[in-house]
Amino acid sequence: RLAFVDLQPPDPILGVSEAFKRDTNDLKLNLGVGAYRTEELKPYVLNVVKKAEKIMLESEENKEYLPIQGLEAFNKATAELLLGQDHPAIKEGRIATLQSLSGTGSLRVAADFIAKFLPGTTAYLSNPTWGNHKNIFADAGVEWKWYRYFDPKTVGLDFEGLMEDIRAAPEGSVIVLHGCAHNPTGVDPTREQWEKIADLVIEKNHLPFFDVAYQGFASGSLDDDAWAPRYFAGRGIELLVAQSYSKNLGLYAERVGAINFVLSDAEAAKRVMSQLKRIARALYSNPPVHGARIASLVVSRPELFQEWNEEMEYMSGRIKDVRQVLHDELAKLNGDKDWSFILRQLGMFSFTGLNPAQVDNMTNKHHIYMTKDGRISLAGLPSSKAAYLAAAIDDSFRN
Ligand code: PLP
Ligand code: TYF
Repeated sequence: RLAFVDLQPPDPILGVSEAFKRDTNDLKLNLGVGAYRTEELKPYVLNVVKKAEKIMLESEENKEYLPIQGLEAFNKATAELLLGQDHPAIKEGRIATLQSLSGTGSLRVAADFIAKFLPGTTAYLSNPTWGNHKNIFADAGVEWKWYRYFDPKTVGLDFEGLMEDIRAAPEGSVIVLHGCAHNPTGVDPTREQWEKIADLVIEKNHLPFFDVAYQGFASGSLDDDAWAPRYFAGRGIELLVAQSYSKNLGLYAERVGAINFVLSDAEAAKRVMSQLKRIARALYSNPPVHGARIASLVVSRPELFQEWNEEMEYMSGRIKDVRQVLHDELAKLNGDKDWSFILRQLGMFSFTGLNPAQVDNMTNKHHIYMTKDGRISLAGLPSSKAAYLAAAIDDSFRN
């Protein structure tokens, strides 16, 4: 009966981890998936997460279903982490926040909402973007198109191309923006550029949709990394924000996140909330509780929040250190090439400019696993392996 079903290729990011597991060489290095590792290449469970879990164990929490919209304390905390505690949108009840299945599930709930209530609206994605964005919008039945984003010549933002494409999009389009630490390029707009993007979004009555998966990883400060969505909200723009705690709290497998709609009045927020619940009800009924309890404790208890900020600085600082070591090793091997882009790029990744054949050389000859687009996850690189990685990159560019 199902003989006609064809084979789906592995996910371009998670497939890299599968290939890595099959490699038996001791030199192998997995720089594919964006997951933070320690210098010893161990997954990192944050101290604040362990402390929150201890508190939860002692208070003997039960495992009853959460409401469809999730844990109330989490939804309050996550909106505050995003916009800041005293933001008018929170005070005025103009924000609808639904706890969902991390970033991916939150994006999908919103994509379903767009398909249902804004039919015919196109979602514009940065070229390039996180590979799953295309799947999420397409599967929800939302047409998507590219806007220009990355300029390989400058290894920076193609700001003029971006503005032209957002201007050319039909009025009221959904514009998907990475809140900070753009995946895969590590290239973010400057604050002056964000201001111009906001002007244009207002002029065209577009609906910005921020994907915030790396809050804390761009600057090391959770507050500073929320600048762009806060700025847009401060300009009175209605907007959507998907949040993920996979990376910044290291809660990957717990699936902790939220979808926020910042709207112009509390009545609209109430109606939107009721529809988000209807969508979530049919998709998965209600979200998991364990990680939401952790995140709400960490965000709402001042001593835990303080410690989280320190751990966030520590993680992002380790990645910055590794950037510097990698840069210096590459400059030693080839002083004729400008490697400064590695230092300029933000967040977990470096977008190396290696082409697919060169990426094959990295993997087949050097046992370094990375995505075909030339992205490496520096979050998975110990500084002790930076020289090995630099030699492999140098060799592959000469190929
Ligand atoms: N958005 C971006 C840009 C990402 O890079 C990721 C994952 O790394 C996600 C969303 C969603 O991840 P998760 O579903 O684990 O929160
Ligand atoms: O970009 C990354 O590495 C992360 C990992 O369905 C990831 O987004 C990849 C695919 C996916 C969820 C997370």
